Amino acid sequence: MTRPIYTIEAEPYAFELAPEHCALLIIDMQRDFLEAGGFGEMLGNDVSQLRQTIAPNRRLLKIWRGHGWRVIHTREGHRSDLSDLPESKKFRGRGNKRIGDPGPMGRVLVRGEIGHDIIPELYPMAGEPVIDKPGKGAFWATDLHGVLQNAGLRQLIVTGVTTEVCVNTTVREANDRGYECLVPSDCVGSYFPEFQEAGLKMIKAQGGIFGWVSHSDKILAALKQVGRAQKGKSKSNEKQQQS
Ligand code: TIU
Repeated sequence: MTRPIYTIEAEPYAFELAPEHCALLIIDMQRDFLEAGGFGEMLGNDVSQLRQTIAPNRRLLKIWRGHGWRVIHTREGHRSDLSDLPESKKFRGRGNKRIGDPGPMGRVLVRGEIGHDIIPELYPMAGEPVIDKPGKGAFWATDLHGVLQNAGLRQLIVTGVTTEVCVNTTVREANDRGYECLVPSDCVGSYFPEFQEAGLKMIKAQGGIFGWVSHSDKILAALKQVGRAQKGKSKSNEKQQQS
């Protein structure tokens, strides 16, 4: 039996989803970016901007998990001894608070601390890989490429935060490694509306130079349509067998 290919309305043109070869890759939905007192706020950002991505991510994640398809999470952060933190990153921004300093959710952007962990609303389930990354891109200094290759994956639905930083960097890295990336616009967020818009435009411009942009409504609509078509088919098969 050939597995269904779901055609998802997207820009610059339809994305042909082969779910057995596709992972939902959720980037850095961590307390440090989405809750007060973490790294995002330390950089001077209003974290409430990102929280509107939680509900659409939850809905997509629930349906994706319901199908039994692969989910991979990432977290940006550093070893507790900060040996993987370049000085350039540590001192960037010239703020008086830095990565590794204590905050209301533990040491900022340090692995094992409360703020570094994924928000409870999107918490990984047992068996879902969590990729800890020291940089903005999820491929740099991680084993993500190996994890994807071992599972025979070649497509990614990339969601999470922030659109122009870790999502964009990861999509670019993935594209150069031969993966097809679809980004649902409502499932990615930026602290800056203008960067949200530009970040998405950059992905889909020039014939989809880095990938495709769509919306979670469109992904879910495509999944439902195939579901209906398949149910219709099995009903007509039943009728044929009865007659
Ligand atoms: N500052 C900002 O927009 N983002 C980051 O520092 N990391 C991620 O995007 N995850």
